[in-house]
Amino acid sequence: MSIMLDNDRKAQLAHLYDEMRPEHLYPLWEVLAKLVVPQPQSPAEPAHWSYDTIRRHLLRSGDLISAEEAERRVLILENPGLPGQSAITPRLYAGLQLILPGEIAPCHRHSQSALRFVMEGEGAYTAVDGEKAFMNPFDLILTPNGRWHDHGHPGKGPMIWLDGLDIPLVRYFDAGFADRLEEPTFPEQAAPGSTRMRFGRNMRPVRSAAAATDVRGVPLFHYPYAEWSEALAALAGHETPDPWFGHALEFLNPADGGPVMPTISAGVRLLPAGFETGLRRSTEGAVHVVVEGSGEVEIDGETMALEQGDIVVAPSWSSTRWRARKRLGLFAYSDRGVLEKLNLFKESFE
Ligand code: GTQ
Repeated sequence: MSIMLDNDRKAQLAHLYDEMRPEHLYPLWEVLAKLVVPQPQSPAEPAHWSYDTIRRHLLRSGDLISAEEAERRVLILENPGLPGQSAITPRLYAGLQLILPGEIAPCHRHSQSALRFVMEGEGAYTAVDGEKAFMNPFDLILTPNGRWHDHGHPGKGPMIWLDGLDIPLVRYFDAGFADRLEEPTFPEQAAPGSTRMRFGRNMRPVRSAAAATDVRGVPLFHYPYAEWSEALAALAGHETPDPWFGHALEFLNPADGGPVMPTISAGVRLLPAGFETGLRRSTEGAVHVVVEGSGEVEIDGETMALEQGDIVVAPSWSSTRWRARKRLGLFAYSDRGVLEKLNLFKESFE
């Protein structure tokens, strides 16, 4: 409290607080400045993880525990400012998942929504309600909330992907439900790629049974690298780069033109070699993955070197600038769509 009070009134107020506390009553005037801040003061910190370091620990965990024993064999990327919360921002979760040849990650469903961004390997699949999506490096795969999903790996070599979930947001809303299927895998319902044929071509089915399936507004769940990288390269060949984003595209939900899922937005960017962006802040908390190239990112004045596979978190209202040494390709996911729905999205450019 910044107003000046004489000692007598201070003592009487302190006495009042003591009497009120057992009744669970508290004076707003002692905490108002902390509750209603002039600009966001995220408890999350900017942070960087080197892919080599994560990979080494993840492969070691693969020697010690199977995917089935772990249910999901994942190393959580925990924000240093949010210890013990399994959160990379106050609203988002990030983890790196490993699946080895012959393993399965058993089928379950939950009210959290997830995206998978493939870091390395091939031959593994994610099945959503019994339809497999075979995963290749830098593919984006969704397991929207409420949908049964399991993972398997009939191929060769380790398969590693980034899990991006809205776990902290769902926890905040006290809206978490989860259950496991009795069987380890969901019975096959559709040929791999069949949803992509119906919804992944800027079209949607008309008056067929396919249009009526219960997908809770999020039909498409596979955005292959082969397609998005082609779109981004074409864009880069035809436009001058935006001063803050370079060449950038957002992944869309074909059913409504909005973000890929109600709680998670995702997109990709390409910065030409030697390109440096302006400084940008926004209320979205974003997790970035280096898909190709090298360079550095400056977040709130701290500079972090970037190599392929590295992961960086930029919390709400942090001031971010990118520099590409070699042509820099980035994937990012954030809570932007949620903030926009709540009229809380704001950004500023310098
Ligand atoms: O694959 O369902 O990294 O439920 C964390 C929680 C992955 C998953 C995670 C999960 C999952």
